[in-house]
Amino acid sequence: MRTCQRFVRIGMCVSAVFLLMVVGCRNEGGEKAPQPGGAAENQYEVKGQVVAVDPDGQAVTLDHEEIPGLMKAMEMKFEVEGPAILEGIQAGDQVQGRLIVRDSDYVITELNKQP
Ligand SMILES: [Cu+2]
Repeated sequence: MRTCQRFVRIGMCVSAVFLLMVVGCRNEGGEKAPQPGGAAENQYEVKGQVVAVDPDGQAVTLDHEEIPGLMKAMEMKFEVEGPAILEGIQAGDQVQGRLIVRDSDYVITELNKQP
């Protein structure tokens, strides 16, 4: 009888540990998701001219000016955070926007046409 109770207790402990682990993982994920301007990413202002807009709305090629602290002026392709960012933007437009560097990925999060 005693052995039996012990087993039940161990079972409950193991369940509790599993629950804690699951909850712990969820919390971690939840904290990581909303991190605009979080520690792992840097934001830069980017200015330049649109060379090409990807047909699927996932990327844009810019002939950008120097981005202080990041890179010299050059022509390069950037990923964008979502297709909505490129709405109304086309090749030849002068644009200004925001670029975030997440680990080693460059992602445009904002892009506005300049007059
Ligand atoms: Cu560049």
